Amino acid sequence: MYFTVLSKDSWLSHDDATSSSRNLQVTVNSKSACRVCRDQRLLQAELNYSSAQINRSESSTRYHKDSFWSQSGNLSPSRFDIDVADRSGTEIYDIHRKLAEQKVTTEENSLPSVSNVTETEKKLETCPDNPPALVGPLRVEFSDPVTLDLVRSENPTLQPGGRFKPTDCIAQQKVALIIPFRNRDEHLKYWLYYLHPILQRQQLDYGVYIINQDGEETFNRAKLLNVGYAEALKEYDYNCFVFSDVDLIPMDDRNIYKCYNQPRHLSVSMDKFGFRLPYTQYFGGVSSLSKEQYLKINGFPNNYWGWGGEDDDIFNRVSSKGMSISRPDGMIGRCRMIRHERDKQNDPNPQRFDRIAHTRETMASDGINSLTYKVVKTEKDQLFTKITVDVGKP
Ligand SMILES: [Mn+2]
Repeated sequence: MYFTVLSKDSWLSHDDATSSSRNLQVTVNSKSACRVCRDQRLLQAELNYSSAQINRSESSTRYHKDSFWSQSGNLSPSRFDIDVADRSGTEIYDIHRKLAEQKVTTEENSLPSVSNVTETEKKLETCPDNPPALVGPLRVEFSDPVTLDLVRSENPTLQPGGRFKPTDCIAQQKVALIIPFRNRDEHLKYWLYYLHPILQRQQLDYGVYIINQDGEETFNRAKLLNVGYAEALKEYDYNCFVFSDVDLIPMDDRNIYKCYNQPRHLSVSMDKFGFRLPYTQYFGGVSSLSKEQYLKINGFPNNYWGWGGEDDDIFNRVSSKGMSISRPDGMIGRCRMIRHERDKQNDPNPQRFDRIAHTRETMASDGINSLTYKVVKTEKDQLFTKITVDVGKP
């Protein structure tokens, strides 16, 4: 049994905070080793509450299956041991109920008990579908001062190039995160700050690839994504590719950055669009495709110069190959975009409507099979692999 609950402060920082959170009291007693999520600083704590308070919070439908609130009806008023994850500015509390003390019947989403996770001698098994360290909703702010050194110090287990794999289980997927980039160091800092801890809690075997367009020519997002796919595969046997804009941060770590049976749209509920899809076919922002799905659509178009259209072209490719778009629900799929001005050399592409209208005819000859580029420079940081690339011009 596993519960997630936010501290009073972080809960209330959400715009749709519920009053029930005010009844939750969490007191931190003493430090102890992390029992479940080893890479985080954890504190032993106690949670006290009354049954009346729990009944009240039960009426909240804000969270779905893994949440404290939706399962709280099962709780009896007593005291539990909980783990408190004190994560850099994001106060989020993982509550692990002691199974021995409780007689609660768990439903389909039961997770490994604490004792299983701490048995280090055990032979490594595949990581579970529901990673035990996930905390649910996250506080995401862009006002905190963040430096790359801070992010490096908070992610000590990363391997050079922004690589990570779980040590206590075998990751289900090998995920390359591809970020098209130019002159957005300020955004990248926040992306790394928020995403690295999330991706580790999601138990992914992952690497972060910043694909930096060299020069001052018009930006070409989709071509940079193709380059990321090709370059990542030269390094490791990735079977899943997550393509993310540098300025988008998920607000819930249950939005797992991996691949699914169908191509996945991950940024389904952006603050920029009032936390909803701007239109049904929207596939921009953050998406994931398995290697197989990516090859089925011949990758992405290489000839969308400037802003817009390339994501719709990708959507057309996916649907013309008989695939559909998979999405998380609108609550788990919430994300924040860092506000910014339009970049130079990334004006709306006037050709985009014409091009989108002809995806079906052009996709066989324009894609990963026609990709040409020149790597200018490769840098390995603890937090990322940055590949500066000449993708040509329109
Ligand atoms: Mn943006």
